[in-house]
Amino acid sequence: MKTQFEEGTTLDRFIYETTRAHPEATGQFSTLLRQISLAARMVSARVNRAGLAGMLGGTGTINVQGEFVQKLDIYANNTFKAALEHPGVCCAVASEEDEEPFYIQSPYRSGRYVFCMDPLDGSSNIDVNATIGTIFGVFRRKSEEGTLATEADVLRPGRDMVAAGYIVYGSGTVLVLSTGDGVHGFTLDPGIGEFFLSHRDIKLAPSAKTYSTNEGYWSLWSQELRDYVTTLKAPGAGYGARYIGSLVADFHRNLIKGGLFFYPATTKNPEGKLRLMYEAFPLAFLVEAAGGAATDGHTPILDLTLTELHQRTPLFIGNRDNVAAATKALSGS
Ligand code: AHM
Ligand code: MG
Repeated sequence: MKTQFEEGTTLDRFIYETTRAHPEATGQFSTLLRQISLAARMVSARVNRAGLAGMLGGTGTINVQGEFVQKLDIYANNTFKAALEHPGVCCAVASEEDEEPFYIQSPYRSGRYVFCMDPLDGSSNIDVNATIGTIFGVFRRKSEEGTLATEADVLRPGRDMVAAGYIVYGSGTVLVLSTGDGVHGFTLDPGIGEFFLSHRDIKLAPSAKTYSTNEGYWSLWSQELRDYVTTLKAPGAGYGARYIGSLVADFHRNLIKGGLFFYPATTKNPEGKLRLMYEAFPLAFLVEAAGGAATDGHTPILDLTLTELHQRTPLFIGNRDNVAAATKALSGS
C-alpha cells in the first residue's frame, strides 16, 4: 500500500503510516527511525551552538582514516551510538570514526538492524560555518536476532541495504530518507524540535547541467576524465559548476536542483577518497530511489560488495544520463 503524505506531516506520523502498511512489522524499524531523528536533533542543536559551546576545532587526534578529528565528529559519533545502543533494534553500528564496528551486547538486546554512518561528513568545513551533515545506511542482519552480531552482518553487498538517508545541518536542518519507496525530505522546526515533511517524493530529471568536483585535482585525473570534463566546458555546452566540499551538501544540492557529483580515482588516491559503506552506499540507495544513478566509473555502486569496513571507492553520482555519459567516457568509448 503506497501512502500519500501532505506537506506538513511530521516525521513521526510518516514513520507510523509507513510502518502501518506492513502489519508484520515488529516496531523495531520505527524505533530505529525515531532514534535517528532524536540523535539528528541533538547534533543539529550542538552544530548550531558550536561557536558558543566550545565545539569548534580539532581534538588533536587523527582517526583511522588518517584525518584530523574535530570535536563535533566525536559528539556526533557518540550521540548516534548512544541513541542506537539501548532500544534493542540494532546489533551493530559501523562508523567512519571507529576502527571496528560497535557490536551491541548485554545489558542491551542485539536487535535486527546494522546501522552504518559517517557521523559528521565534511567536518573540515565546521570552522568556516559551511554545511555539514550525517550520512547513514541500514542493513537487516544475517545472523539470528538476540545473538552477538559478526563481521558477516556488516560486510554486505550494497543491494542488501533496506534504508538510507542523511541529515544536512545548513541554513536549516533537513533529514532526507528513503526506505526504497521514494525519497522524502523533512525540515526541522527548531522552535518545537520536530521534523516536518517539506520535500515529498523527490525525483531527479534524466539529465542536468551542473557538475560538482574538486577540479584542483585535474593533474591527478586520468586523461579520459580530463577529456570528458573538457566537453562540459566547451563553448555552448552550457554547464555550470558547484562544489561545497562536503559530500552530503553537494549531494543535497544536486538532489534538489540536479547535477553530477564526482570524486574520481586520482594518481594520489587510486581507490578514490570516499568510503563505500557509509558514504557511497547510502547516497547511491537514495539516488536510485529518486531515479538517478551512481557508479564507481564502471560498476553501479550498489552492485559492489564490501570486503573491508573502511573501503574507499571512486564515485560518480547524480542524474541518470550524466552518470551514464561520465561512465561511458571513462571506459574510453
Ligand atoms: P570527511 O568524511 O572526513 O568529512 O571527508 C570526506 C569529504 C567529503 O565530504 C567531500 O566530498 C570530500 O571529503 C572533499 O574532499 P577534497 O577536500 O579532497 O575535495
Ligand atoms: Mg565523509
